[in-house]
Amino acid sequence: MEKLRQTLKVRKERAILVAAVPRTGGNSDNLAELTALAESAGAVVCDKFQQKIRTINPATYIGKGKAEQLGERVKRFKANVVIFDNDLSPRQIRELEKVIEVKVLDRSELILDIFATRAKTRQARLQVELAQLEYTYPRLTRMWPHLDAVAGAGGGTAAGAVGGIGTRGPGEQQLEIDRRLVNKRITELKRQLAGIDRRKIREIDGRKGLFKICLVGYTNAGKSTILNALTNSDALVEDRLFATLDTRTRKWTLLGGAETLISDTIGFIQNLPHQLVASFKATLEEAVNADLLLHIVDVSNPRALKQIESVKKVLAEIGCGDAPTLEVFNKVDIVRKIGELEMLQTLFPDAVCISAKTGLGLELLNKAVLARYKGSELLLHLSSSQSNSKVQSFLRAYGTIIKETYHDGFVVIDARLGQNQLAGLKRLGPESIEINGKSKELFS
Ligand SMILES: Nc1nc2c(ncn2[C@@H]2O[C@H](COP(=O)(O)OP(=O)(O)OP(=O)(O)O)[C@@H](O)[C@H]2O)c(=O)[nH]1
Ligand SMILES: [Mg+2]
Repeated sequence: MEKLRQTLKVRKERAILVAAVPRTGGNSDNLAELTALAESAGAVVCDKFQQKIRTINPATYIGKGKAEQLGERVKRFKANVVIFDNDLSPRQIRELEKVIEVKVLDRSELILDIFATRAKTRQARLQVELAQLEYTYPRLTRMWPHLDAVAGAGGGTAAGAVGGIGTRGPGEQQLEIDRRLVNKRITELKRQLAGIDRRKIREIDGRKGLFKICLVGYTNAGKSTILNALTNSDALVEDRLFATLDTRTRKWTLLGGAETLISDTIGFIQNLPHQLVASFKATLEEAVNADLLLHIVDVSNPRALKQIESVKKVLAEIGCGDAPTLEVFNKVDIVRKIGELEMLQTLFPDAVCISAKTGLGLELLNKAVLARYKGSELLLHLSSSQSNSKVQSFLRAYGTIIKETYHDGFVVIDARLGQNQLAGLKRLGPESIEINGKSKELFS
């Protein structure tokens, strides 16, 4: 299965985009995002429009008459796919395809399709395949016989492995395999992913002691660009949605020399299909386990505030809604409406403004992270066995030694250390420790 998918090429399909909005719901500007998604999937957008609807038609979502008009537009623009911003039921897809006579996709299928083309690592491929099977499969049994007639030879076979949008991935094999096989495959994928999960948890456990930072944020906010700028690496940066699907971790040395691990991971999007959130949990494990989340916001985007809200929602879903977070306002070099930036700054007064592209503010970001890393500074007076050199090395690496004197096989040290490093120091077993000249703790 995996082999076949790798050989598929992105076909430039001509797409018409439709965002249906309830008449009372005001204007939605989701078309801009849907356009970016469609283009990221390799489509050529030849027409797009917003359709006000009074009620959702159970058969065709938009009204039957509107669907017929859409069919005419498809012919006029010679489109071969219609993509809805809304999530459609299997029945709605089937009915719409009857009227429109080309393939119809909904937003979630489009996102899953982008993921299918981007998945590089084994884990990402398995996760995408699982999400596709779980989301698409219930729709396939009724959808494919009809689609097959519409798409003609378009249904991918190993020989003509040219899948259009939405037909990449396991959808193609669906034509040949029965329900029993799909369920078996789902079980097998879950088993393999669980194995990777366990390895991942071990990997993360192995990094205990190091301060872990995770870049999170809306897709295209600039997370990979920031990782590259901070750590001199070469993560893929692209002006498309979901450029990054897997996690990358790099060492990042803060000012003063403290070493941290910083991870770049998959971007979020509003209304992320929950099957995807579920199966990407392992990838997002980095975020769940981080000591600090850097929430990257593209403040040049007019929907920045909405995007912040969507990210927070997903963070809550994966169980790190309360994690320590620092907002980072990126792309300040191309902000046009200063008023909007100022409004965001009043909502997030601690946010650090940067431009990953020009390097502006990166030092400030480093300092802000360092402050979080250290926590408030403590004054320590401690003694430790001279044979335990780890205590001194730790203080040299993470704090500032003010004075050290030796007697009777012991070293007595005055030092400054961030609150957050105290636990690490205690683990190394100094003989006694006095904090800020007040509380005294003794260790046997
Ligand atoms: N002008 C400007 N562009 C930026 C800045 N940071 C990133 N970009 C551009 O924004 C686009 C997206 O950047 P990425 O780093 O790929 O974004 P990402 O958050 O990793 O995106 P995904 O991996 O898709 O979630 C690229 O075209 C970058 O060159 C910035 O500070 N200023
Ligand atoms: Mg990225």
